[in-house]
Amino acid sequence: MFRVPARLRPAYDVVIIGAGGHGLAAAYYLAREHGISDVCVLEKGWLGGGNTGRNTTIVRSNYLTPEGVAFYDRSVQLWQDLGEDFDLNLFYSTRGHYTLAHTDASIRTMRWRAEVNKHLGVDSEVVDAAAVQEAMPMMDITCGGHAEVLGALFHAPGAIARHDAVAWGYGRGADNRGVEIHQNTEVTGIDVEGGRVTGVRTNRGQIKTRKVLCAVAGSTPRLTDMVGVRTPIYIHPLQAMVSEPMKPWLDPIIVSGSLHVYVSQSARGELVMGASLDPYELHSSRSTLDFAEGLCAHMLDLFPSLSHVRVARQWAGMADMTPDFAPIMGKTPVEGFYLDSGWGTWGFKATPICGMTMAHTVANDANHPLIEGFNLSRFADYRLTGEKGAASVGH
Ligand code: FAD
Ligand code: PYC
Repeated sequence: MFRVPARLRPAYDVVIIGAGGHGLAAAYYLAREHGISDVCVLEKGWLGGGNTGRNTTIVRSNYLTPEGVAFYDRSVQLWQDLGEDFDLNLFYSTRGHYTLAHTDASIRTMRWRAEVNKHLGVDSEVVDAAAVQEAMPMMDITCGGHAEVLGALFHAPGAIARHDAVAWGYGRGADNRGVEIHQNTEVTGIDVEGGRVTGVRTNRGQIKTRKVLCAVAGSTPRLTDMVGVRTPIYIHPLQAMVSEPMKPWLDPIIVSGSLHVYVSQSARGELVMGASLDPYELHSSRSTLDFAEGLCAHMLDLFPSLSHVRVARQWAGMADMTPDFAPIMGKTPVEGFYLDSGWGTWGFKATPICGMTMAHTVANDANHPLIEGFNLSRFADYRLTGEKGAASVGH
């Protein structure tokens, strides 16, 4: 898919840390949109081996804040012809997305989201319990009698895609345009002189550069410590699991915040399932039996007929959480050090728009207008972008 360059060069115009979807997309758009290809992407492991290759691939734009809705909507638009751009099948599949409401309070939040979405031209509406039952006759909408479904937010554009292929597509596209991708290359230090970036140190030697984009998701605090930038990011594990493959059974994507469960069915037939964050800070991607048992119990509340289906495997990623459940993007107090972080449990869907807006930000040394609501300075100014009610499942 891409070259394996033998040596690191002593200097690049731009160094991108992290070959996840976000770092690779930024490299791709830097080269394609801004003609900047003297770029290297440094990855301590393998391409797409972080949260990009661990997520449950849900793409949607039914957020709560106007800043969030506009941003994710642009991303959903970019997703539509990404496969053609790459000449690669991303298995992008529009399914429709139901966020179930089990209480009057969640019906209110769904109405709020639907109104903000519609106002910005995004296709979302509140539907009643009968519509949910009609779409999914196999669902027990009483949830065993203890958490009856009262309705849902239905978002027709909700989709899934093949996550690894997204990283491969952006990686190949960037490589074709002259970007170097160095795997097994860990950034161990970042040089700052007089308040601006001058280079990075790696396990394979030193590199001079005046621009560093940090796109390392669950490792963000380690990298920001290297340049003395403080963020309110905290790391929690987020786990997921898949069932054995089944015949096509579930078309839409289902999320229940109250039951802490979400599920879709992949092109391979697996039920792809997850829940909320593990309730403790931990820089680790271990998975637990406790999670698998809890998730299975809640899945069976909704779909009792699945009791004979076996779990095939489970895994975890490290989610870089922010207090308002919105990302931290753009310039920082250190000149030439740019952040694409705080992507927690919700950043896969944003991969294309993050790449595009961060490429613009790095190329022009000015934040792209679409990321203004996501600046680091919002925490000092008490101007949060509260997305907790829409980020993913309940946290
Ligand atoms: P990553 O893909 O994690 O890439 C960062 C890379 O940086 C890694 O490869 C890492 O090895 C590398 N790195 C770290 N430190 C260094 C260093 N010092 N030197 C060099 N390289 C380094 N989002 C959605 O939108 N929809 C979902 O359904 C969804 N489900 C999720 C389910 C799970 C279980 C998890 C864990 C996350 C989920 N997410 C979801 C969130 C999403 O996966 C992430 O927000 C997104 O993938 C982040 O992409 P990235 O490119 O920023 O980070
Ligand atoms: O962002 O839609 C999402 C999501 C679902 C599960 C994890 N993240």
